[in-house]
Amino acid sequence: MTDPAKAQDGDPFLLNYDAAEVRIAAEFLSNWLPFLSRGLCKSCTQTLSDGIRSLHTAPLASPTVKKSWADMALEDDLAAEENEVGSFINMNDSSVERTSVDELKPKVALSRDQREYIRFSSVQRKKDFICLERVNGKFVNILDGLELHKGVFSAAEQKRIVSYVEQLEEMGRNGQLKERTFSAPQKWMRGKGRVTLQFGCCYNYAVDKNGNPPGILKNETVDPLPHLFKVMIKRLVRWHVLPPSCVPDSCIVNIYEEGDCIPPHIDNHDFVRPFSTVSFLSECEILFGSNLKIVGAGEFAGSYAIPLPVGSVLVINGNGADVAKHCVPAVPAKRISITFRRMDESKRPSGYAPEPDLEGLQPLLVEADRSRKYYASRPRRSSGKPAVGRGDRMDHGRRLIVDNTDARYSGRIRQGHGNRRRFRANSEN
Ligand SMILES: O=C(O)CCC(=O)C(=O)O
Repeated sequence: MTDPAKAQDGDPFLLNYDAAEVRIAAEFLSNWLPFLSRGLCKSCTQTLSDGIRSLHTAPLASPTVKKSWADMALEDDLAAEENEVGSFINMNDSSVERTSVDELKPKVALSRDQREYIRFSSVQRKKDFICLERVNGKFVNILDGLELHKGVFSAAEQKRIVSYVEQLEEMGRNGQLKERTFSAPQKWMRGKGRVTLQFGCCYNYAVDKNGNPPGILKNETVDPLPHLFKVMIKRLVRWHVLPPSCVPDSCIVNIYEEGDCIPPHIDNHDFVRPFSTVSFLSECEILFGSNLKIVGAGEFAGSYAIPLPVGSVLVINGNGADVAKHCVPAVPAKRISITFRRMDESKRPSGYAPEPDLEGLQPLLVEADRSRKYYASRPRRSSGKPAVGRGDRMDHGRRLIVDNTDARYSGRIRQGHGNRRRFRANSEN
């Protein structure tokens, strides 16, 4: 299979593809490696994995395409006015010797919309979490309302978001943000001391030393949502992760060092449902249960753990938000999460101004919606039956649409042993 050094030297196979395509392939194949290597022996898996890894280090051949698909996807959001089509195979470039494979290759020019649809369709969504617990004498699914959306932010996007969060943290440490935006508590014991950044509003988990009750602090101001976070919010609504009726207007960034945790809680009702949390840097588990127990510093016992892969979004709603508590036990490695929430309008801090660019957001139309609209707008025939037509007749070339909103995936979702398990994230334990 592919020798990493060969890719660096210009593997003849790779010469058929430009830099952007190689990066797309690398990102795509890396994400699918667990599936592709299923049933393979260790050595074949290793060879496959080495081959894919070599693509990440392949040189950027095309001077015209400097950014990966993923980079451009975020950039597309950041600079919506950009009309350039990024991924273009120039068949007429005589500077590259063509092979027979190359001759067979069709001209491909993916529009911005098509690239977005491909990425949108590959988001993996799980919405059927089940954990029955007896609450007030009745068995209920305490996880009803939870949704895990995997692959919402690509590796390149995660990198940009993390580096932006690091800049914000630095600004917070240097006193360049509003006082209540940044908080870095003293690490007085293991599991305590998460760094947080709050935008849009700040709130208390519990009564504070000034006697303020838990919830949004009416008279404290923090910095507004940074631009990049608004870009993320737009993605969440557009890609059917959050409903347009509940566009977040605030967020908390949690920066966990190894051993930091967030104790069991139910999010304050000053925030409406659903809310969502996006994960970066390392995977950890979030624990749900109607009765989570503290068993040590950063150590909790509960019913159900959901692994949160990087780039994923967990949407918390229904019983998952209001019957079950949740917590993140001491994390095994540095992790960043951004929890987006919408404030109850009556609880907004004084002087809060809504973000105009977060108004009127709409989800991406999927094929089914297009067909519905098409049929709805067509005059009926005398038979009373709707006119027969294929959705793609009216899609003006946008046929790459697949609605897999309910696609299942086999995640590493684990139910606790005997419906109750203890989570440790410390080698000392
Ligand atoms: O870090 C997470 O994913 C969860 C954060 C959370 O529960 C919170 O900020 O209230």
